[in-house]
Amino acid sequence: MECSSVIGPKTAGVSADPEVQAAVGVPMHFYGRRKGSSPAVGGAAASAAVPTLRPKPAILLFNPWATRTGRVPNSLLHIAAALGDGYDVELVDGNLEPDPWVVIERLLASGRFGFFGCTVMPGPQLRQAVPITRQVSEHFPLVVTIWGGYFPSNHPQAVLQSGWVDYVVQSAGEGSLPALLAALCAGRSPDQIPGLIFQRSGEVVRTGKAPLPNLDSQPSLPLKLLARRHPIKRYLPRTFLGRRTHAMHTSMGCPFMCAFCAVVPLYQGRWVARSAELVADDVLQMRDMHGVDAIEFTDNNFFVAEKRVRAFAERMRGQGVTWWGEGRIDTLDRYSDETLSLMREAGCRMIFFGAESGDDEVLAMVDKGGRQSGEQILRFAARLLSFGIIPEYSFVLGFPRPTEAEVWAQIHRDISFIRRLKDQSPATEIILYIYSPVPTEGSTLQQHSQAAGFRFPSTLEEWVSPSWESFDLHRNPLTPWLTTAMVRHIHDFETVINARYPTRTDFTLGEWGRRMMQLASLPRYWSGLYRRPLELKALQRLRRYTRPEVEGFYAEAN
Ligand code: B12
Ligand code: SF4
Repeated sequence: MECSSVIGPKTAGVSADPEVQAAVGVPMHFYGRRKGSSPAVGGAAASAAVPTLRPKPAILLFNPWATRTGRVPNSLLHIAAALGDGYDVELVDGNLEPDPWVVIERLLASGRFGFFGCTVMPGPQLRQAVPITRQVSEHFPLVVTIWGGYFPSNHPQAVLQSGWVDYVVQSAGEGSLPALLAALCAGRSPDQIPGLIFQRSGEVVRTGKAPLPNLDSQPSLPLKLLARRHPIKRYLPRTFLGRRTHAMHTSMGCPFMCAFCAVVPLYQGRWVARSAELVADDVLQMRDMHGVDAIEFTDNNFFVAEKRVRAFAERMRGQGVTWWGEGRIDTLDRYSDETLSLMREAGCRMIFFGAESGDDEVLAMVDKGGRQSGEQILRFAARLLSFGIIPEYSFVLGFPRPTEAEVWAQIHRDISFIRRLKDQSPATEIILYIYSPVPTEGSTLQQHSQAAGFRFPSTLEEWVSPSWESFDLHRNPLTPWLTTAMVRHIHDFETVINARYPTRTDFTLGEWGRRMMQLASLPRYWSGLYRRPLELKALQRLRRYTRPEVEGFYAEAN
């Protein structure tokens, strides 16, 4: 396939006439585009580029900053794998580039790229995604800008109204992106390509749900794209799991429909997985080629099928690789003792679970599948620990309730439950979040939130404001039913419990550091007086305590 993906000189402006566009090497007929003939703002792109007919459409993919240590940017690598050899792909990783715009500007100014693709999750990633895409749009107005990932999939209107994102790819992009690029290069309308959202004449066009890819036919991830700019080991940090930790994604979606979860609007209960055999092959290949000894499975729900997990564990026994993944308590509680024991033998060290709340009424409100209960949360922690696997439980505090008194009562109930759990199974890891609504349309939770006056921002400028960034991080939710005092109380309790039980995932915290923190926290933990634990905060700052709920578990660059 051919694509004239050269970004021509824009100082003169580009005619809307397709023949003229073709002559200067502009990708033809950008359906739904908003830029037309805006002049270039300056920079290297303003110098005359010689139009050439390129053999392959070229796309520059950008992973905005998300964490201090590099990790394999799977969202973009999966996309790049799907594009395959028919496309010219370059990847810039904001986690590793001190100033990604410098690199992006240089690459785009070469005139090689017709497309700019950016992955975006809510929170700090927006801090780079927003200004950089805006600059791409201003400096290189003929480059088509495409956003994908959880943020644009859940908030497409705010993204498109910015005027500088041309297309949102909703949910899995393996099918939609190659089809979009092919259509744009051929001058065809993308209306028939599922999984797209864009604007045409001020109207938002949605092309419907894209099918999920067959992960067994997915080609190997093109790690060479990473190696062009940085040694692969920089993407494989040291963590509590091992010396070189590789993040892998082996399934898409989730078969459940929890009312508060951002995965639901994207996948609507759909789930597909790569087979156990291929996953084990991928792991062993990474071990043999890059010295990987630990895997972080970032799947939304790695443990959906016991049969697949068992088959994977059988292959991993004795291979010297430890692993971590995310699952559901009710699902894993149905696993047999043999499977749990085999998992431990095969390297499973810790599993992350959304426990959410110990209160059965709240669990029912969040549609937690109807099978999880407070009693089960307690019992299962003990069961998993008996196999040598650490449960990492996340709790969500601050769900909407009809009155302020009931919100307070719920927060106190959840805190007591967490303390009970810690008394019973102290090795359980605890992660606390404050509830931030996700627009799972039609859910009771959404109705409660809206009735209480909660609204999302309608512009990207607002989304990047510090208060909404805090919202994304589940730190300060801006929800009308939570008072400042409630948010402070939750944070104060979190500081105290983190000091009383320092996370095992921070391997730099030696036994002495741990003891010191525990000792200092004892009076507050025993008395239940959590208010303003400044001394513990200072200690945590001194120890550079890493918050696993924001950046994943503590990692050190290799
Ligand atoms: C790894 C990860 C991180 C890493 C970041 C890695 C990085 N990018 O450098 C770390 C641990 C740092 C992180 C942090 C946070 N994360 Co995070 N993270 C994930 C996780 C576990 C995996 C993402 C991944 O690699 N997926 C693998 C790929 C293959 O799937 P994908 O991203 O969905 O990509 C597909 C499509 O979305 C689409 N696509 C994605 N990008 C693009 C781009 C283009 C151009 C196209 C065409 C298509 C496309 O195609 C891809 C292939 O099908 C997801 C959950 C999950 N299981 O996906 C959460 C998740 C995305 N994170 C989430 C959140 C909330 C956060 C935080 C805000 C933390 C918090 N307090 O909860 C922080 C803030 C991040 C920041 N600093 O900005 C939420 C988002 C929820 C929401 N409301 O939208 C998720 C969904 C977890 C959850 N279930 O709540 N995160
Ligand atoms: S089980 Fe987990 S990933 Fe699946 S819908 Fe519920 S919260 Fe989301």
